[in-house]
Amino acid sequence: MSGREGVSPTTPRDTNTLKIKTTKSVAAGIPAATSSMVHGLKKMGISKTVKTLVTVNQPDGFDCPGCAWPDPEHSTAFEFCENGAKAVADEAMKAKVNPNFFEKYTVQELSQKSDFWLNSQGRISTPMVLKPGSNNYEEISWNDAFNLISKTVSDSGDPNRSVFYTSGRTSNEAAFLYQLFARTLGTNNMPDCSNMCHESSGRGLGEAIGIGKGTVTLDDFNHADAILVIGQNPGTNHPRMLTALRDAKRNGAKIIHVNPLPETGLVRFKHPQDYMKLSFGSEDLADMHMQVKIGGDAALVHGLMKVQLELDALDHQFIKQSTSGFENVVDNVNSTTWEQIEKDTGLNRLQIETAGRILAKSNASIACWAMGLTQHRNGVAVIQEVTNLMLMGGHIGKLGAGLCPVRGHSNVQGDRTVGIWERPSEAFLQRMDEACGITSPREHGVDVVEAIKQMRSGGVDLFFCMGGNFISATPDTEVTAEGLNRVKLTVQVSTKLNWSHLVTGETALILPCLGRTELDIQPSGEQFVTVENSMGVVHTSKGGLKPASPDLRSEPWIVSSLASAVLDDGRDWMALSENYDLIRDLMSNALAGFDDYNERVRTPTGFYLPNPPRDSRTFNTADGKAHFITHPLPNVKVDSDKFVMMTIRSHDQYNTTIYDLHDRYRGVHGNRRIILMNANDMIERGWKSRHVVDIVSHFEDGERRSDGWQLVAYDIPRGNIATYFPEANVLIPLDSTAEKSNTPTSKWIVCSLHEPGN
Ligand SMILES: Nc1nc2c(c(=O)[nH]1)N[C@H]1C(S)=C(S)[C@@H](COP(=O)(O)OP(=O)(O)OC[C@H]3O[C@@H](n4cnc5c(=O)[nH]c(N)nc54)[C@H](O)[C@@H]3O)O[C@H]1N2
Ligand SMILES: Nc1nc2c(c(=O)[nH]1)N[C@H]1C(S)=C(S)[C@@H](COP(=O)(O)OP(=O)(O)OC[C@H]3O[C@@H](n4cnc5c(=O)[nH]c(N)nc54)[C@H](O)[C@@H]3O)O[C@H]1N2
Ligand SMILES: [Mo]
Repeated sequence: MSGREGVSPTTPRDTNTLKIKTTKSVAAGIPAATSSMVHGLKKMGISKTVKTLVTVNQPDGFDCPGCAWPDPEHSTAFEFCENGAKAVADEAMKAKVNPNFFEKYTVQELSQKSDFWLNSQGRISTPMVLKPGSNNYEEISWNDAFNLISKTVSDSGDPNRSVFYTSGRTSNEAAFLYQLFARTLGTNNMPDCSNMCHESSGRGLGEAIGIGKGTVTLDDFNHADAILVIGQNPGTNHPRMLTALRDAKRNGAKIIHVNPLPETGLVRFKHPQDYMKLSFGSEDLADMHMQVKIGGDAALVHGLMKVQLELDALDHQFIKQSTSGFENVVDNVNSTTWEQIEKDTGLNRLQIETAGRILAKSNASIACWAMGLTQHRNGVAVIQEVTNLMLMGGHIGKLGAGLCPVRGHSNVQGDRTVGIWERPSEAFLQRMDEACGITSPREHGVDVVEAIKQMRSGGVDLFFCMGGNFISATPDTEVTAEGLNRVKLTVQVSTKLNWSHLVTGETALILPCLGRTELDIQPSGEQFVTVENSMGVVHTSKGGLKPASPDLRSEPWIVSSLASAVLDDGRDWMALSENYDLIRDLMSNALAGFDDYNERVRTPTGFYLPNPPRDSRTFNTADGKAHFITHPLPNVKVDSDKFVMMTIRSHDQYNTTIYDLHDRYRGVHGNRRIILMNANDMIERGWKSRHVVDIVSHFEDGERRSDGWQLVAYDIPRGNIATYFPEANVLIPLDSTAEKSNTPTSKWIVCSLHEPGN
């Protein structure tokens, strides 16, 4: 199978003029509040804008699809942020993509449009099929769509030739049914976006503290003395976190920001909701910005630990009673020289000692991180070093202290809790089997990178995606496209048009679903779903808007219909989707910590899932102790003619969804094919901003090239460059993944820059 001729996933499609303005020093404030309203009004109209913005994150409203940051007790009248408002407006937009649209445009024509254009066409309104050899999608009934899937699975014979992907917006109910379906069918092939996201956090924390999740609550931020924010850009990606940081700061916390870029939100912050109260002042957030070189965090943390050891800022009793492996950390840290730390981090000793002293003085510290740590070859290792730093001071399982991996997609953590995992534990499967009367397969399934490899070898007949945009989110775009093209049937359950509808298998289906903001009515009445936020709180989410089209179906209904069509297992799958309480009853029995689920989740603020390190300083590891696990520092040296590239998010995107072409805080407008680069590196080469170059990435399996990128002079360490995801994904080698978590190293790609054509 070679895919449809004329559809190339790597054609540059964004040719607007680049405008460069000064970077912003203050995040949020009036521009954020107006930007929320403008996006809302443009896409939804006035009445829908008001209705959605007042119901987001309210106890009886829907959970914001923007990110997984928790809500302060679901209470303030306007608990939204600029980017949450954009996510909501984007879902609730009035424009529609209907069968006429697909008659008008071939997939080849659509593939010449930009991501921004595709997304702005509106909500997909009807199930569509792209038949073998055809270049246009045609309408198909829901029934025929499920029959097509069922036939593909039965012709295939081997359940492991089917792969079921999940993006992290899927509700607990839909995700639970989905994994029950896959395991009843006989496969653990359940890759998810987490494999590209916080997998390194899950693996690192699981080994160290016996649970693959964070250990803080929102209230802990009010009681912390010091907060580290490492490899994270909350001003854009978790704007509501800035409120928690502001409150922490007002309560006396010191905030240390570790990032190659001086990200705006952490410099100064003006609360958008204060603006509503006519209060216009802005506040400093970070006390220190440590401009670490890309990949220098492990060395930095070694430096910070050196200071703790020197000042004896250690919780000796905790270390003795509740941990193991401390001596290994001491030996390892002592063997790291300051000279090496300064070289790897690009920081000087004095700066690191200053930060180290802030931590040493603190009685309660929190460490927050996101993709700047996880998407590195040593992602698991560096998270374990951060854990070591927190453990040595006893900063876990006490008020104001703990570990805080800040999750991305709004229910990515919940999906994993309810069983979306290619490598489930035996305890999880045993309980699932007993409660649901199935025999789950024990063989591990494939993760994202392994799924791409299996597709490329011709080993996948059905690739079913519950949300997401696989071709754009994954690395090595051309290689992944080759894999997708070899699949017999690719299925996308989607709300909006994206590239995964254009780069497909021999046959392709688009199944349009309800979004978070929409009413979900089933035969037993109006339904709600449940989600888990970044801090382990499970709560309800209920949309209130009229669905974008009468042909949309809920994700639980789609899974039930899929299971009914494919399986002959005696379960009344459709009954489950008629009343989601029945799904939750099943979850109560099948999942640890979900007892009396229906009752407990109905309390207005939801409930906390058990978290032994947080709740009682208990560690569910083999020896019942928290583990200090230390690692050799990674080799961060690259040849002098090469750069280290990180791929990051702009202010106007949600992952692969491009809302607009502005990266307001960084002052980059109109074009996304840009490279942020240190001015001295540019001068050395005789280049200026807007100069156009080609990027070549270098890996053990060879080179990858992408043409036509414009330079933007920026405050970034020398030798480091930054580009936007997903445009730069073509340069990320499929085999360049983190040890143990297999997460693509989207923040560490060794590149060289060349005059066009050279
Ligand atoms: N508006 C909006 N919100 C989102 C998303 C979105 O796309 N748009 N995506 C959601 C998802 S799925 C996720 S996972 C999160 C992502 O949230 P983030 O992790 O904040 O997103 P990234 O843009 O990938 O940025 C990573 C940050 O790490 C820094 N960084 C890169 N390499 C290094 C390094 O080696 N060391 C250090 N210390 N820092 C480094 C970058 O400069 C950048 O500031 O946001 C979620 N929320
Ligand atoms: N180079 C590089 N690559 C990266 C990253 C990076 O930082 N750099 N980040 C990685 C990370 S952290 C992540 S999480 C992944 C994201 O990977 P994905 O989760 O696969 O991608 P998204 O862009 O979030 O998916 C967007 C699509 O989801 C669909 N959608 C939206 N809402 C719903 C809904 O309610 N239901 C359903 N069924 N569909 C819906 C819409 O059709 C939309 O087009 O990308 C990863 N890829
Ligand atoms: Mo993510």
